Amino acid sequence: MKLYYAPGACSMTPHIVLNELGLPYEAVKVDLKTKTVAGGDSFVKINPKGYVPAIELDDGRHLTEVAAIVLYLADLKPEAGLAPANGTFERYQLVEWLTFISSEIHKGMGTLFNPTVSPDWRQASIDRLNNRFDWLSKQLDGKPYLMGDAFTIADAYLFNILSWARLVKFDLDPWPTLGDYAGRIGARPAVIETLKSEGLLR
Ligand SMILES: N[C@@H](CCC(=O)N[C@@H](CS)C(=O)NCC(=O)O)C(=O)O
Repeated sequence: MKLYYAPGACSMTPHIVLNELGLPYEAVKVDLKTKTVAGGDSFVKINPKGYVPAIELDDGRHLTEVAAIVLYLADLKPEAGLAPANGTFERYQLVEWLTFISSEIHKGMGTLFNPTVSPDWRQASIDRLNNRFDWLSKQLDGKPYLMGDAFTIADAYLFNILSWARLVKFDLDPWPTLGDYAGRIGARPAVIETLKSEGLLR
């Protein structure tokens, strides 16, 4: 399997999940400006949407979108427990988390990287994120992970997006629960391995 990624981008989520699962893969770095992969081939041929992450299966098929990819990966090794079993209520709760992170947190934080957004738009994004983080930090009160005691693919995703806060000068200090949570996930060996392999940690 190949993982198409850009250092520090949301492709870090499947990267963490692959390392958590201990699955064999080849990480292929994408230049998001030129939409090429190492060696100069077009990345748009892999993902016509032009963004990471994407995975390529050994039979040549591709899968894109963070949530779809990490569900697929977790199901390759269900015994690792990174996703509750299909058909259980907990499975839908996991999908609820993935969807919330994708649409409410990921895209909000992503907006703050865009230098062309107007100050009003930026402020509206920050206000919305503040609101979401108020709610989110309450959900994490007294539990180590989003789903309770077990680390899941949703935690890999939320950690990834929270790791952008410093880069976009979004202050997480008002939510110490979120800071503690990010520290807890960041200390996992598979996360450290991922950060190192993306060149984000020595
Ligand atoms: N809906 C997509 C969003 C992916 C996304 O936003 N990727 C960003 C990096 S975090 C990207 O590659 N942006 C480059 C671009 O859109 O040109 C998903 O969930 O995978």
